[in-house]
Amino acid sequence: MDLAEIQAGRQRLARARRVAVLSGAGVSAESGVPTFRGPGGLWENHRPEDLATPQAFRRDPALVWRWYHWRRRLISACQPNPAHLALAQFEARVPEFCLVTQNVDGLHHAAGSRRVLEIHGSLWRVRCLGCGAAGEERRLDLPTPPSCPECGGLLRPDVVWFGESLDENLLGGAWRAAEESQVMLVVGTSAVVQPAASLTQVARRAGAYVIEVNLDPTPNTGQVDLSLLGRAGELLPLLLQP
Ligand code: BV8
Ligand code: ZN
Repeated sequence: MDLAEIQAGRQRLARARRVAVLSGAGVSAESGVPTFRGPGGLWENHRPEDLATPQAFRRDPALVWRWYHWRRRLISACQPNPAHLALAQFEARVPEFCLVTQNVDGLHHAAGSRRVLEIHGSLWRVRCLGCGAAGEERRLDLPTPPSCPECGGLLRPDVVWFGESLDENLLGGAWRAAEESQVMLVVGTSAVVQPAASLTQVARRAGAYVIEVNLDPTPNTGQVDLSLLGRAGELLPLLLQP
């Protein structure tokens, strides 16, 4: 770990009035939430297109829901880790701050983050295929897809699947945050899923200083100003300390 590099990153972040953060599954890894790609990842035994698409849910709602039911129960026992907590404490010190997360686990909110855009939705929310009603659903004893209390329709996880468009307001907010940021911190993402992965280029093109914190190099690593390879739970508290 290069302390001079961490110090450089820390100074940039401490001086910035406008900061955007993009987080991925790597931020929750140390809380015990499996990532998607990589050893032990969620996709290790499944193909994304078999579980995280509207077609998969239409074909076999019970299978797809079972996967979310398993994830909901697993995540309900997970706590925010020092990476989540460092981001929540840092947010309070920055005049213009936006945390764009690809994560659907809700751990940033649990850590106290408030200015969060959950651009891929949340597995703690469900949405009705029939009437579109959406709301929070935290019950952990739902092994089969629940039915809508309004119309009896099938409820699905309120997340963004492959081939589904992201919420325009959320994506617009994330785009603006990246464009307006002086510093962008990209942490714990393999930078393969679009359009989220493009936010790094958006910030860079707009002149932001981009810092990447990740366990492994990513397709973005060559384009960022500072790449710190390591665990988010160890590096973020150092980078974001006052
Ligand atoms: C869209 C569901 C417009 C929620 C997810 C063909 C047809 C249709 C679309 C496409 C297509 N080809 C390409 C696309 C676009 C597609 C896409 O990007 N595909 C990729 C895979 C090629 N995108 C979409 O479909 C998006 N919608 O484009 O709409 C459209 C509409 C119609 C037709 C065309 C286009 C929707 C994207 C959202 C998909 N939903 N999940 C859920 O159940 O979770 S994606 C899934 O990947 C999660 O949401 C996750 O957040 C996201 C990104 O993964 P990461 O967070 O980066 O996690 P990953 O495991 O990959 O990496 C973890 C990293 O952490 C690693 O690098 C590791 O080194 C690091 N790490 C690990 N431990 C630590 C650590 N770092 C630090 N510390 C540690 N301790
Ligand atoms: Zn309904």
